[in-house]
Amino acid sequence: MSIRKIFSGGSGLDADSIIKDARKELKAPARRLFGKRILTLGGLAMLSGCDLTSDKSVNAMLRKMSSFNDDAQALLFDPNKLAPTYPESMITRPFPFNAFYDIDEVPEVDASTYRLQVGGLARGKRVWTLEELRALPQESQVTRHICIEGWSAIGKWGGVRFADFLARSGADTTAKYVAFRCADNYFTSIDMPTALHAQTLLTLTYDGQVLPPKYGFPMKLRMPTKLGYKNPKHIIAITVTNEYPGGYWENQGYNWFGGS
Ligand SMILES: Nc1nc2c(c(=O)[nH]1)N[C@H]1C(S)=C(S)[C@@H](COP(=O)(O)O)O[C@H]1N2
Ligand SMILES: [Mo]
Repeated sequence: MSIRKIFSGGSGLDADSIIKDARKELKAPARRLFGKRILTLGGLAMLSGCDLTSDKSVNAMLRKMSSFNDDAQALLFDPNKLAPTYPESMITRPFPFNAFYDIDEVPEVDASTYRLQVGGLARGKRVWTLEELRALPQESQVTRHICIEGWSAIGKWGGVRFADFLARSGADTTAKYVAFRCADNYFTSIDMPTALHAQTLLTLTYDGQVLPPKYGFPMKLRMPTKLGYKNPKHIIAITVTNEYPGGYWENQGYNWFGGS
């Protein structure tokens, strides 16, 4: 997205395109919440102490807006509201692959030696094998995955309700964040209300088959309430924490809450 272009800098400053991006970044619900008046370049600049004369100053302003947007999205998130589900006939075939690398670099995770580590604020079971995860109660969903790069697709994922998994891991569900580390060094993190949402699944299957490597073997955390980049594939470690963990794209300017 274009915010990334601004962050990578180089092209000089163009106030019009910056404010256009800023408007896009501040999603509709937040706009409704706070009114349209603050959405002037001068107003935003004043709020953030940005003098609009340097990349550094503009970047700082956009970062502040993004964290303001996180707070607004967190406030507006309804933990009981379900994302739309679809009939199986609407599944997108073939379902797209996406990662920060090409498909021929998808990591190969060995099922027999695989262990899922649970760390941080958790007092229960801290190491899971794939067999143990497969033995837990499973459910499935047909939902829409929305990627910030401008595509969306409907898919069917099956797995363990994440709230159930967290309970069995003795996680402190009063903590703020759940962080994920992946076999390809990707990382991301989510807010606890989303972690506990009924449609947040630790998925082990795609379209009724063992999750293939390209879609995240051995598991992908699937959240129809969040954008694609918040849905980690190939998870190897989960940490429950009160310290802001960030994420691979989030640290490069993508909005942290990432609601869809
Ligand atoms: N481990 C890992 N998870 C990831 C990514 C990644 O690069 N590595 N990319 C994210 C992005 S941006 C998207 S859109 C989805 C793509 O998932 P898919 O390949 O199953 O369509 O995975 C997300 N999770
Ligand atoms: Mo994405």
